[in-house]
Amino acid sequence: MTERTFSIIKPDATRRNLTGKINAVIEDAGLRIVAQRRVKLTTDQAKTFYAVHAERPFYGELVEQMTAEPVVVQVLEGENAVARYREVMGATNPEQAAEGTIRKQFALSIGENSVHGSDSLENAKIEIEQFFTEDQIVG
Ligand code: DAT
Ligand code: MG
Repeated sequence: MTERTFSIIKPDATRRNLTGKINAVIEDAGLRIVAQRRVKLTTDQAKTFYAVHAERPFYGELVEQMTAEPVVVQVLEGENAVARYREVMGATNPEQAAEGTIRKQFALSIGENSVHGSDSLENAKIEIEQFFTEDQIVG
């Protein structure tokens, strides 16, 4: 089934000028970038986005990292896009990420792990709506 998922190229990656290289991995995996924008997240935006982790010990650091520098927010479209992109990203901890994945290639640590991808179709919809209107997504 053709799906849409939400992606963020995180500050650790934009800082190192890796947007193009990460987009190449995404496109080579058969996912289409159907919306994309560079944005500097506000603290409120980052807190809302990661609200599910609010009680975790790393939450403060996570919000700080996500707002430190610009990110690239994206909508990706393709066959089983949610699961496919999770595969392409690799495990949260880059030490456990499979060869060829974005996190294996580019992540610095479990916290600075270069990309975000939605973990379910339901969350993909919620996350996409936080950053894009339907007319900004061109499939
Ligand atoms: P994912 O980004 O793979 O969906 P997650 O939703 O569990 O992982 O966590 C969200 C982000 O929070 C993750 O990309 C980086 C940060 N994070 C998760 N676990 C962490 C930890 N143990 N220490 C530091 N940062 C962590
Ligand atoms: Mg997650």
